[in-house]
Amino acid sequence: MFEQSLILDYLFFIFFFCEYLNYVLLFQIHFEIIRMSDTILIIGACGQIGTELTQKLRDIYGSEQVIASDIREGSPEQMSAGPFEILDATDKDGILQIVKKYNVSQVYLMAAMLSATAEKYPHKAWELNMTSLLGVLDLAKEKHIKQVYWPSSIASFGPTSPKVNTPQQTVMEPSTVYGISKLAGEHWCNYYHDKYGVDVRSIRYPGIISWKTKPGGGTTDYAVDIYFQAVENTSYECFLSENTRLPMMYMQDAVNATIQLMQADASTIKTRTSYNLAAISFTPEEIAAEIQKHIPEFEISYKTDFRQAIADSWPQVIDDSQARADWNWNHEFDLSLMTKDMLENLS
Ligand code: AKB
Repeated sequence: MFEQSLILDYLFFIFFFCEYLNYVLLFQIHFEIIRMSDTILIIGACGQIGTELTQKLRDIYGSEQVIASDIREGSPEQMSAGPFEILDATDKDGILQIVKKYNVSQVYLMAAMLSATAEKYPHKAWELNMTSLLGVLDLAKEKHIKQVYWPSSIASFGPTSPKVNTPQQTVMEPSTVYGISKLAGEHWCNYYHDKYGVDVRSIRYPGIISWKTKPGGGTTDYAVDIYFQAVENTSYECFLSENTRLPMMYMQDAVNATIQLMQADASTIKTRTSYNLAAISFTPEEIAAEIQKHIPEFEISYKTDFRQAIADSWPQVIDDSQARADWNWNHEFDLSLMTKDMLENLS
């Protein structure tokens, strides 16, 4: 009798446990279906980050669900890998037409003029960086789209910000046109979230290093060029001084962080200006030494230009503990792993 009741208890336990597992599974499937039914528009899809972000999003959501767009045509591979549209990021009506055509629910606005070029064309930089953002934020406010991603940068800090372990919230007085546009943009994002409930998310990118597409017009570009030159010429003339330390990150980490932030539950996003994000910080001398471990004959020389002043105004090491706490951000690549991967892919 006692044994029989034990067996019955056991069977009940198994039954309820299976029911519980079923619910968990159904909930997860339901959540995945909602997430995967998103259609995504990437504006600036042919740029350094846009190119790899588009590829990764297509792997996750399917090629037809991810619309690539840029002001110019991309490479033949980019153009044929899924839907592609020519689009000016500052043309709000043009964006709306594409949003309606494909029933877009999320926009990643990656088009921007970077720090070095922006110093040469201040008004054009402001026009591109601000008009494009306000247009997309308005489309979200008008309920044409549900979610927006917009990149900020370490450039939103300035010479008066703490240089080491720069906190999420601190003095921010950028001294570059690009930095001014990024700081203003961050506050527009926060304003549209607070005032109109727009679900806009943002990261302050450090310098991003990649081998598929080169960056253009940035101050951290040296950390990409150095690898290309090391493989092609075994020498590199650096436009920053040997001990200029800047925050950097490998592309794979940057793309993963971006998608992770966009997929995070809205209740976990506590910062609606922009999240500090960090991985590695190094100087030209340190990256050169790492390259020399693979290419011993590699030589670096230094001839600084106007970009030195920009780099000197930026943080050296960023504190990103808030991103790590809020949405579990974690980087994978350090300087040695990144150097190995860069050189393998470029050789
Ligand atoms: C630049 O150098 O301008 C960019 C950045 C740090 O935002 N890579």
